[in-house]
Amino acid sequence: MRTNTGQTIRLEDYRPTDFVLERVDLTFELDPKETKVEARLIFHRREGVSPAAPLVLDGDELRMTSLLLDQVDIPPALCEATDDTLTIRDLPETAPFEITVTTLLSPETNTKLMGLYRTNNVYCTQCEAEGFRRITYFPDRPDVLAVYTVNIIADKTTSPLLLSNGNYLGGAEMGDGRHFAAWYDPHPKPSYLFALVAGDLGVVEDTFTTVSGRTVALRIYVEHGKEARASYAMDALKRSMKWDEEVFGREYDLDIFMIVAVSDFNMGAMENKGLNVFNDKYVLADPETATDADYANIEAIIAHEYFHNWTGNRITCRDWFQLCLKEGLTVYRDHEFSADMRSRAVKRIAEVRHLKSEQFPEDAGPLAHPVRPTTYREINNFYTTTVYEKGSEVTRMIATILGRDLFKKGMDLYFDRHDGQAVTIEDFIACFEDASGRDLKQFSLWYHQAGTPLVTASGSYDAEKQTFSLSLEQTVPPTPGQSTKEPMHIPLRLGLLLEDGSEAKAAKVSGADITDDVVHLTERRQTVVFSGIPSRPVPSLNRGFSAPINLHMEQSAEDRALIARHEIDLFARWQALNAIALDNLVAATAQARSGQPVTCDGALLDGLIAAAADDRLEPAFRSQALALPSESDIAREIGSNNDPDAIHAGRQQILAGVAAAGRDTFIRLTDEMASPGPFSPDATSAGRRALRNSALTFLVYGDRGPEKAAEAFRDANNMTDLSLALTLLAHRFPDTKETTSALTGFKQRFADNALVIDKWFAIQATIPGPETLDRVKTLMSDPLFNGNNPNRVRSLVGTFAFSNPTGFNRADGEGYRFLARQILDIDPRNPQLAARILTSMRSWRSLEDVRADHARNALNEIAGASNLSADVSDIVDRMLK
Ligand code: 0A1
Ligand code: ZN
Repeated sequence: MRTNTGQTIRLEDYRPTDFVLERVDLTFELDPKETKVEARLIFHRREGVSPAAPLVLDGDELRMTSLLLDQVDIPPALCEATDDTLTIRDLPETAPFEITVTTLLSPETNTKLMGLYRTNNVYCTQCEAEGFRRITYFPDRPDVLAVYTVNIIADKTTSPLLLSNGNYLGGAEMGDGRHFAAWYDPHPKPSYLFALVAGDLGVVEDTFTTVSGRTVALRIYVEHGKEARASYAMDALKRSMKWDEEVFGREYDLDIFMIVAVSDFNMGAMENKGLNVFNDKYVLADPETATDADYANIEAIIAHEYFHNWTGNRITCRDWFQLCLKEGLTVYRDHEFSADMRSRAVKRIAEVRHLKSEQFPEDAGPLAHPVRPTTYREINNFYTTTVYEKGSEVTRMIATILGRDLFKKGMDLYFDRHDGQAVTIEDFIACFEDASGRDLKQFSLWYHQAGTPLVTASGSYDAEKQTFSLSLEQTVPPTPGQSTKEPMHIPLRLGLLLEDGSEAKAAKVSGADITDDVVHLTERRQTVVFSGIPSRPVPSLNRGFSAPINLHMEQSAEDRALIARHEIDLFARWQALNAIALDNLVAATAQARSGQPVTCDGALLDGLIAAAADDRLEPAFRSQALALPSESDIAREIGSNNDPDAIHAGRQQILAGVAAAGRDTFIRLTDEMASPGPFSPDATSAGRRALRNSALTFLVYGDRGPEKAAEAFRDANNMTDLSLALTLLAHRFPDTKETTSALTGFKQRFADNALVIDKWFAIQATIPGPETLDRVKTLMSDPLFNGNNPNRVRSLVGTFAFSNPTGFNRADGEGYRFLARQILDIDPRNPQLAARILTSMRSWRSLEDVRADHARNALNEIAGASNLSADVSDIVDRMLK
């Protein structure tokens, strides 16, 4: 195994390769234990490169059986293989030459799920970021673009299906029980986009006619018998293809587009050219087994991978430091797609909830890094919410600053100028500067400075002059390796609401630039003065979450309630309600911690119940309004010296308060929102289910016994309702016979559906309280637990560590010790999975001292272990720094 190399890669060291790769011909003879790969690589020396320069190729855990130059053995004196490189000397000065490398792989024992591996008898590859070097020696970096031909030979019975990127050239029988297929991808691509799949799978087929009238064959491959569960994914794919043509002007460029769903996969999905490989969790859905959240995720991830065809594949990254070039932009595109398919405001609320609960803690802790980092030790650890979600927010801010038309002009220029290239963030920004004539130098700091900016705002009204001054101050907190920061360009959407809820038609007198409703904060401190304001206005700042910042503004609950009732921007209404709730929950935590009674703010109760009851608002929004900030949201708001038990206790009391005050409304909503007809996954129906389940949750939290939750469990006729009812039973009444019987019944009913059994594990892993650790340990010996399947490990161990604040952060530190042992157990099999789960401890320094000490000890135990992977060692070292 490639153990902790400790080597730091730096952006400043980037230089192009000495040799240009022209063509790649690969032949795979597939076998579970011994697959033979012959790679024929045509290179020429780049102009100006010294004739003495050797060719250095990357490799990882390879067994090489032959190495030829123009079909002749290369003598040992002219080549040298180390653990991770192959160096070849004395190569032709100018003429192109062919290197032929033969390697032997064992897909069956490849538990890291990088390179070529086998999952449920299907051969499959994962090459991003550096998996191709586990297949053959290769210049495995994203700026090496080549045209690939791929020949696949395999046993015909076990692998009737042989797939790779591009277009199918043809195939034939081999006469020995094997057959072969050849594929050709005309689009030059980097090795991380290579894919091969072989096995026996079922298929769902369709076609899409592109805007220019070409017919594209669409195929989704799943395990036999699961075809019906791929129809929603197919529908999402066709809608994505159409949307990309209409909104971004991007047409698909091959004759065929394929998706393969596999059950062992480290991430969500992978955008290999023309042959996406998906974690089957993001393909398979039917009402009986998938929740509304699953349907929404499938739609978003199908779109995300498809959109990569232009943002990632046609235009790719020069080096891995530029990862956000494809990921941030593609997340922005999939967010916009989902917003167009569903409710824009509700989608935005969900995005911001996710950003705040995942990215903000990352940016505030030891793993903080810029959207465009400048160093890394293990690139796998940079597939982060900062690169993805903050990267998307940065793209969104460009659109906000430039406005729709200039943003589109910049995107069009980017596609025109850089098609077929491997480029940088600077190239991307230059397109918007050139298209708009604007200078985005200061704005670019968003890519380079880590940490969530804090904007402090205060307003003062002068009744005599009828002016309102808004003073803004920004600070960007220090982060690892960046102690001081420059002021950023922060675009803040603003509305000034008058007493009656209408919006003031104000004119700016002085201060920061304003375009439409956007205030451009560009200095450390700026004051904007507005005139023509007839009465004291209530500022609604950062509408639509126009900038990914923390905002501190002293505002009374009454002022916030005014925003929550009247803002035209629905997101801002939710934001105001959420701020009222968060203030109340922070106070409740302090009360619970000091043994005082917890008090519920009247403005919170009124605001929540009024939003829930307001029939003019869409149900999905009302459900979001009812969802109190989570325990980790509260911990983040408190910031330091956190006691997860006090947070939980305070929040439970507030929940009970809302449940009691809103009981009549919640009873009414559970009736009104019941859907009589057959299940439909559309956003409106999902919104009704969400509101009904929010109301039900409060009713159950107001109940003394499990009867209502048990009844909901019995009556449920879809997975959204069923899993919510099971969660309510397990979390609110864990040790009752109703819960035990529901858990047993659920397990029996869905025992042969891995994705549903993942939910069964996750629901139990999140039961609050210290006893859950023992439950998790017991579940690990359940016959359905499988430590080799990433989804299963994430559903039990990952969910416990990430999403059970009271269970994981037990005061005696046992949760951390358990995790340390799990990490050390998983790491040798699957370092990527281990490293990712370990990031659940990223906020350990914000815990109170006793827990923080336990956490540090557990991290030290990991750090002190021998043979740690580069992945885990990188995370643990940064976490302890
Ligand atoms: N590019 C993919 C994410 C991805 C990254 C690394 C992987 O290796 C295991 C797999 C997938 C995306 O953004 O969807
Ligand atoms: Zn992506």
